Order: sequence, then structure tokens, then C-alpha cells
Amino acid sequence: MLNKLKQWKRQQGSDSFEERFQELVKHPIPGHIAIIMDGNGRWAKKRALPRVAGHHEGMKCVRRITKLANELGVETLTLYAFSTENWKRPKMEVEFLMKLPEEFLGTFLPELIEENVQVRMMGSTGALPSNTTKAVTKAMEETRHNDGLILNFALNYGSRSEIIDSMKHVLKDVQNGILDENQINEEVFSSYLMTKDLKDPDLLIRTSGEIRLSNFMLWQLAYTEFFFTDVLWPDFGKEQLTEAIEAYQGRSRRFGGLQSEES
Ligand code: V0D
Repeated sequence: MLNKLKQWKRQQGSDSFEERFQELVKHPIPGHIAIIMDGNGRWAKKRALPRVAGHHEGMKCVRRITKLANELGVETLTLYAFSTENWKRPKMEVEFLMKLPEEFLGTFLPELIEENVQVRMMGSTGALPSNTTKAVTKAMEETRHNDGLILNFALNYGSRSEIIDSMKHVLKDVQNGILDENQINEEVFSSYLMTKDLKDPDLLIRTSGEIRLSNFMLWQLAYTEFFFTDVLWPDFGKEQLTEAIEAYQGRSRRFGGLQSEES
């Protein structure tokens, strides 16, 4: 039975896929990958399951992709887990979503520590339930001395509001004489954003066929390569990540050569 399966897999080409995955590290790996994890509700609907079942499956996918990113030597993985718009969803669904960080960390934190992952969070955390922030804060503290993959969750995050908050902070520092207005430039402004300790994303992935940014990292994505796929987030796996990174590598190779998109 096992041999039959192996034979079938070989015919399907999954062995050559494994080779493709191994080939990735021979070319530049994006240092920072940001993902808009869309399509969990649609995944559930296709199976006549409640939306929350899709969110739960999406959570398992977060674990899978974190592991793969870490294996590839990605430095930072930023995941859009909850946007400021998501509060408009049914109360029950929001309550379910808010329990996912606790469940995720309850299950996977020991493995993340084992794998040297650093958990981080960005967003307006004040509005989140205290149990949610408590679980994430604990995870951040317990992983702060790790120096492997930075797993950065965007929770109650909105990019325009992040930019406005930064602007107010800059203004305050100018008023207090901490900063001279002539010093303000892109680098200085970046240091006021929630991503101040991170490099800008090299690759943005959005799943589930939507081709927009939905208020995600507007400033930080200025020079980022975009990869959009119709695959739903719970179905996003090793092959899809490979495809996204291959697309990125194909593009950065072109730029590295002639500084031109034609050739
Ligand atoms: C649902 C697909 C992991 C997107 C992924 C509160 C929607 C699964 C977390 C998580 C969510 C967050 C912080 C943390 C550890 C885990 C998560 C939310 C939604 C929103 F420290 N998955 N996940 N958080 N989904």
C-alpha cells in the first residue's frame, strides 16, 4: 500500500516538487514576507461548514507556513490576522476569532520556542479582549530572547491609522524639541511606525483572489513584490509558498541584471 502511494506520488510529480522546494534556497529568499490570509470563510462555505471552522483551519495553516518560512531562513513573517474592519463581523464570529491567539499559542508556543521563533504583534491592542493580549504578551516575553524567525501578527491593525498615529507622535516630538522638523525624512518617519524594528516586506502574498491591499502596510509596501493567488488560505501550503517565492526570485533576478523589466 505504501509503495503504491509512493509510486503514484512519483507519477504525480510530487517528488520533483520536493526538489523545487530544495532549490529555493539557492536563490535569494525574501527576508520579510507579509501575508493577507484571505478565504477562510469561503473555504468553510464550500464544505457547508460554519465560517468559524474555516478560521480554525486557517489557524493550522499559520503553523504550517511559519514552519516552512523558518526552514527557508526567512527573517520575518508578518500575518494579517485581524483588521480594524473585522469588528463589523457578527459578534459570535469576532468572539471566536479573539480566542484563536490563545488556542494557537496554547498548542504551538512550546514548538515555537523550540524552533527559536520570536513572536511579535502590531496593531491597536487596547481594544482587544484582555485574555487575548495577555496570551500574546506572554508569548512575546517568552520568545523575546530567541533570534530566529520573527513571527509578527497584525492584530486590530489598520495602516492609515498607524500612519496618523505616527504623524501625531512626530508632531509631539517636534513640539517638545526632541525632533527638528528639518530632520524629518522617510527613514525618520519609518522609525515612528509600528514596524520600526523591521525591514520593509520583500514579498506580499494575498490569497483567495482579491487584488487589493485593504489598508495593510501601505507605507511599508512601497517597493514590495506582490503575489496574488486564487488559492484559499486554509489550502495554502508548501507548493503555494514555493510558487510565490519562485515568482519573487524570477523578478528579483531580472532586476538584479538589467534594472529593467524587459529583456
Ligand atoms: C483567523 C487566518 C493565528 C486568518 C488565520 C485574532 C483569520 C487564523 C492567530 C494568532 C487567526 C494571533 C496572535 C498570536 C498567535 C496566533 C490568529 C486571529 C485570527 C485574530 F500571538 N491565527 N489567527 N489571530 N485566524
